Amino acid sequence: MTPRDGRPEARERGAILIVVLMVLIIMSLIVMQFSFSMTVNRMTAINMTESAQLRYLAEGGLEYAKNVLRVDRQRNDTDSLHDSWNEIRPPFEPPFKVEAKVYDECGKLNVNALVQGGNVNIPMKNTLERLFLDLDINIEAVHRLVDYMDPDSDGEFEDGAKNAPLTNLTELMEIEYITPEAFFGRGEGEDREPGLADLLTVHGSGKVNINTAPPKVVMALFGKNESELGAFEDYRERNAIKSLEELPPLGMTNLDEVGSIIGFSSNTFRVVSRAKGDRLSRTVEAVVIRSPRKIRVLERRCY
Ligand SMILES: [Ca+2]
Ligand SMILES: [Ca+2]
Repeated sequence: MTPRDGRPEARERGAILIVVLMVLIIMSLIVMQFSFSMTVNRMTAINMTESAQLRYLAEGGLEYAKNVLRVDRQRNDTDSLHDSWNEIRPPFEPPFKVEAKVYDECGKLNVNALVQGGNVNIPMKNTLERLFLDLDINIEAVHRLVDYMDPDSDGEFEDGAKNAPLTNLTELMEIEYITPEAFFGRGEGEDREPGLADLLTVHGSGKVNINTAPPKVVMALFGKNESELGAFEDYRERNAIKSLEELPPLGMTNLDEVGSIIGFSSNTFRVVSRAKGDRLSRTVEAVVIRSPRKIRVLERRCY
């Protein structure tokens, strides 16, 4: 190392250059990190604002559906897919997009009606047995269900029994033979086979609204197969059924057995209201009970 060849200065300059470069790199990284976290914060704020907006829009769709149901109750005493509640369009102008759909819970079989006043409701028991047979569920599950719900502890299947009505339909999966597949249905798309979640409910009066009952429920009530529903489905497509007398000419004859659990109007509905934004969507789903004077929200969830 001699001062003549200038190497020490060169080395010093080199070292300084490296230090400067490192400082620059560190500063760039800090700036990038800061800019990234600012972007994330901004996007989070935008998402939160949009999410809150969409939530309120979805709530608006629910309120609109409740009002349609209220007006329908004043217009007629029956409920069918011909009613105004079956096809609703919440009046939100673009860019807001809200879709709402009303489903009749009373078209399903109310599983809680299986035990009434501590006694087995025979028409409901027979109907459930036919339904379980159709869905390939061991019909012993119906007997297990009776013991699970009836208030006494005297039955054959009382182990772990609730001895009270079901509050949530998913409790059915506590019963032996009711598998997740039997509960949620099999397959997807057009080939999907409905499960108990589509056909049973824990809500409603205990009477099945024959106007809105899914085909599998109609088949179970009357002991028919799918090919025997033609005349009934044709009639139901054109008319709201208002009395039991209309059923025998359509081939639905065992009214002595199940007439007591058949109805023509509904008091419990499920409303699904969905608001869509550019990137997000929010859905409000509610079960509402309609009485002559008011509509009460029984349960509600938002997702
Ligand atoms: Ca109606
Ligand atoms: Ca019991």
